[in-house]
Amino acid sequence: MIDFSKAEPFKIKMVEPIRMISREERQAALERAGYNLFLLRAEEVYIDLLTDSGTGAMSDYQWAGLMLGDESYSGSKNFYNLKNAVEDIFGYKYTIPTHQGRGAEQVLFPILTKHPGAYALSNMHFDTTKAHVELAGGRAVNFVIEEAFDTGTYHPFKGNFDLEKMEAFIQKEGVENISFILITVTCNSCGGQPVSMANIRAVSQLGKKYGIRVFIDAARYAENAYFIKQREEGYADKSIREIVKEMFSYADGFTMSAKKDAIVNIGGLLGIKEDEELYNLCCARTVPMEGFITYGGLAGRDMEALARGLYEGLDEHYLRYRIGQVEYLGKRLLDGGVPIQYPVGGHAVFVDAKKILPHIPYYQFPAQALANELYLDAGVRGVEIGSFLLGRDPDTGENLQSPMELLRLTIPRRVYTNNHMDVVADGLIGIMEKADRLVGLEFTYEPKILRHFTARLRPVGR
Ligand code: PLI
Repeated sequence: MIDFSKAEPFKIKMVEPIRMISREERQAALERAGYNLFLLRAEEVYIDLLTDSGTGAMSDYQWAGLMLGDESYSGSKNFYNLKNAVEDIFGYKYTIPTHQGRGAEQVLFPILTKHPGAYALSNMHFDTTKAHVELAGGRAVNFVIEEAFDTGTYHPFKGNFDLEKMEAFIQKEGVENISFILITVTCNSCGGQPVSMANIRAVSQLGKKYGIRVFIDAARYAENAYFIKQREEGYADKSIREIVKEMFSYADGFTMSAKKDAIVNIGGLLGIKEDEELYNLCCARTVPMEGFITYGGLAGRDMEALARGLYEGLDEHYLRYRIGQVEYLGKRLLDGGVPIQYPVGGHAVFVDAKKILPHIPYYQFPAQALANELYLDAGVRGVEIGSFLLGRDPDTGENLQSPMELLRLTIPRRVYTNNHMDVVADGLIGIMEKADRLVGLEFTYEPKILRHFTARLRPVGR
């Protein structure tokens, strides 16, 4: 029997050369970058797994769409193609393009935030999403299930909300202090973990019961739909399109970074199901923040690529290959004795650095130490999702301790082959043997907010 299931459903028409620089050059680059991989030049990286955001390879059909850009200031035909795609796929009446996901957040969140200090509830807010809740004067609280923090144990939907905990919080704080609920699919920060349809439905019912609006952070909605099809009873025979329709039927609107599952290099969306008043309020903020309501910070050609990418990201053959590649890397690591968030999520393998480097305390950032070593050994750039990213308690100034210290190996869409994944796996498996000799990091420069992007570090004791 020939197994076609995980083979690439595309062939490669254009290539971008990549090059491995020497270990000495990598060491010098790392020192120059202050041991912060965000500050490397991309050319100094061999395999770049920093993010899956805007790093995917567009198809020939999307590139062809770029040539059909209608760059009219208002009413571009590409906007209408995009709006039709949103209506068709999600069943939503209103579409506002934005420059990327956070553009949609900065338009929507100040409208939803009831008063300074009011809460936004999520399974887990992404870091810039939390920042936008706070910039709007609100407070972001997470309610992901406890199983999400236990990397070694299987749970099919580690992105689910702990509904009891969230309901108890709503009752304790009072509905007047809750601005909205945001369902992040997949749940990026705990490992690209999916949320089940039953959980999405129950969150929606909870929202209705208390009169709280429910939104979806839809960056990786197609990957979430694929997991529902694979893992949730009653969905095996439904199409991805049917599953997506049902998921979005439970929400009032969505914000989307289109740089992920819609496979474009730039772009975002704000979708509103039917609430005309909310749409009008959003339009009023879009014009000064993003641009006129039919372009929202995007060129006409970018909207065309996005309209086309939305459909490509939903293709089941593509999704099977996509998740299959993440599973391939996950299996190679597990077989090699590397602890990871299990099962793997949709867009990345998350390596459990706390288990590999138990001798490095959280305030010396074990996952960052692991990321740096992987760069030195294999030229691979991953990203820390742990205490380095989390920052400090604004009141006490103490370093906060993240429940997990993860190294995210984020796989761009349609970009790397499994030979590249083998380099990544071999690099990490090699580090396991010398893990006890790795040292933690300390700051030489620490910015006050979103420090992980620009901080500078040095190995402790050097
Ligand atoms: O980077 P933006 O502004 O297009 O999207 C922000 C954003 C919102 N929600 C979620 C779940 C994200 O993952 C997200 C961005 N993620 C990035 C950049 C990442 O590397 O995961």
